[in-house]
Amino acid sequence: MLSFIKESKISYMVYNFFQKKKLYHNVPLFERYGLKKKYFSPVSSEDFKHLKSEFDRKEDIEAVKETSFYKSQNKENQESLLGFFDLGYCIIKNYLDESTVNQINSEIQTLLDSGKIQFKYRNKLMFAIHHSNLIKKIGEDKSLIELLSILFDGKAKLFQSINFINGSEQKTHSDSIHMTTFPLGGLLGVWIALENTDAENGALHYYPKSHRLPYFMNSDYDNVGTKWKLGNKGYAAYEKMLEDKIKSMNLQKEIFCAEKGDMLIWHANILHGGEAHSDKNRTRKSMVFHYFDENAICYHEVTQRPALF
Ligand SMILES: O=C(O)CCC(=O)C(=O)O
Repeated sequence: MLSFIKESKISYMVYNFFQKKKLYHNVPLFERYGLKKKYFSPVSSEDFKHLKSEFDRKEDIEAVKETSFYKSQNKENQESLLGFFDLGYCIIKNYLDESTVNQINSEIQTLLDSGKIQFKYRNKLMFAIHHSNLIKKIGEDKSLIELLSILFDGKAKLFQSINFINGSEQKTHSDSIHMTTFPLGGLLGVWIALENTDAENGALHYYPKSHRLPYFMNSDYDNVGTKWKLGNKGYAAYEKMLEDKIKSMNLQKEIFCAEKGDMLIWHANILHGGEAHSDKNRTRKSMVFHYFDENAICYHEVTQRPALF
């Protein structure tokens, strides 16, 4: 019975029906892309199969050079920024200074102690931006938003923040399975080290250039479902499919040994995850912001739910 409810699209539709305020922004987008859908309808990559690449995103290096963000960086960070389109990520060293990072860490501790934020999905502190002006201000920094808008050729809007005290230990994935967009590529991740990280305390890992691979979706691991039912493959099947692809293509992983305050920006389709956190005597404090393109339809491919925001 429980699995029937979980797999039924109707139960999600009923839930979405009562979320009109947070979903209605999709209606003009459905119209723009010629989809006959209600604000509460399920959405998946299957709906966009006929539209394809006419909505490819521009990669405009000259526009990146014109941003105030680029102009304010040192040579090393500028070079990394210019490599974003080719590699699928860039690293901005020393983005936040020591005192700002210390303030974030103490704010997170206060929010945790007061119970305003709690661990979800095992080790994630979701949406501290809803409780901390400081963290929201960092996520909505004007020159960062201007840069991100150019990186994905859209209009960047902060969607969520996640704080970690320990390593995520999340298996390799692309964010485009969790935060999918149409047109594809309308998402960016901004990861900030809130203390030094390395292979022993669960560093972030990523596969350079993997953003050029196809976007792997439900159809790639037999999880499409039917008109009324979601696919019944567990998320582990997605992770296994990626593991096999990485092996067969011999992709090379890199580990981000970050210093406190360093930032890494990743492309919507870069494969990434968290290393094992083997040294239990240390924490791995970090923060990640996810941004959507306001001009895109945003949804969760696995459960076919439009994103609420
Ligand atoms: O912080 C990490 O270890 C990984 C985070 C991540 O994969 C994500 O937020 O998408």
